[in-house]
Amino acid sequence: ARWTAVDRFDFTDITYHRSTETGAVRIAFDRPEKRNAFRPETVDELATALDHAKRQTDVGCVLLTGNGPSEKDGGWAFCSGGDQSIRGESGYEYQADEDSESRSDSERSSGESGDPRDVGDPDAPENVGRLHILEVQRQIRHIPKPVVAVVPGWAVGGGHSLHVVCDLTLASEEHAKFLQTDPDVGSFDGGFGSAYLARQVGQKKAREVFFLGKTYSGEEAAEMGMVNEVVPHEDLEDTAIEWAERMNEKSPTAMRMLKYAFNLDSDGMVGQQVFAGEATRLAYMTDEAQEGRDAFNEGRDPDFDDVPWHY
Ligand code: 2NE
Repeated sequence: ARWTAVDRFDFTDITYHRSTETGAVRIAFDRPEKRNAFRPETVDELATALDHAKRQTDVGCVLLTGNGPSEKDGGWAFCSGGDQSIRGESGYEYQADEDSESRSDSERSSGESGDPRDVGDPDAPENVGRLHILEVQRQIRHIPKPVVAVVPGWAVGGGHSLHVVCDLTLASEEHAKFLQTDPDVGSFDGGFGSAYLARQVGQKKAREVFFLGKTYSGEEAAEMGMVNEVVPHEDLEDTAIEWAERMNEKSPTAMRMLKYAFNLDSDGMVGQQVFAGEATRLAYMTDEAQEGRDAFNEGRDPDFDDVPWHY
């Protein structure tokens, strides 16, 4: 009864729940037999759920996790990165394409085929490999509330990068394992997955993670500075909820400004833009900005005479 499924979406690769009591949502990879590897369909669903969570004004925290264990072998995973079995020549390909290749363009663009690229548009996109998990990384980075990676098992490759980009990481003592396999499969997250990791654990350690490809326990990852806390597996979800409750008690504006302040020095001009957007929102709430708006709408000069030049 703790979580209620958000049933407005027809997700196959993730589960999406919310808790009105704690003001948190739980988004979970749901491909445990593949160690929760993501395919383009998974990434689309993740993007949809994150966008929905962003817009919920009573939600102050997103928990990102992986369902498990695998029915096949009992293994736990947060996420093992891109699904290598559907990786094409230029990225990860929609599996629906296998069925749709034989269909004509008009069939494919009708929007009724089940192919996720079919949007009822005669210019429906071609079957090109996708790497849009990187767009999801930016969503996590810019969603105006903390995102917690709740790691019950393997965090590997692009799954490792996802935990790196989350605001906080909570790991299972018994099952969490952190591993970078990118260079084993000819891939490289040269963005947040590596450069931002280096800000968390230092250059030498970040290079070790990628160049040596060692597996780290939750404790080792915490020691390095890329995991906040390690708890017994059975306490993982309860602790995540406690964290969400704690954060939800705080001032939403302060939390949002702090998240963007922490992001700012590694987000360049985009970070400045995001932070400045929030400053603009705060300014809009003042009498001063509302006088500017009203004066324009009433066709008169604005009167800022009573506004002090704060110092
Ligand atoms: C995750 C890891 C270390 C787990 O090892 P283990 O021994 O616990 O399990 P096992 O037997 O390897 O995996 C269980 C099943 O899951 C599948 C496996 O093929 C296996 O399937 P079955 O034999 O039971 O049929 N599986 C696991 N990970 C998968 C994956 N990523 N894609 C497809 N199937 C997967 C071990 O499995 C592992 O090393 N996995 C590969 C990790 C990896 O290399 N990920 C891609 C990195 S590149 C990336 O993610 C990326 C990026 O860097 C930038 C942009 C986009 C993507």
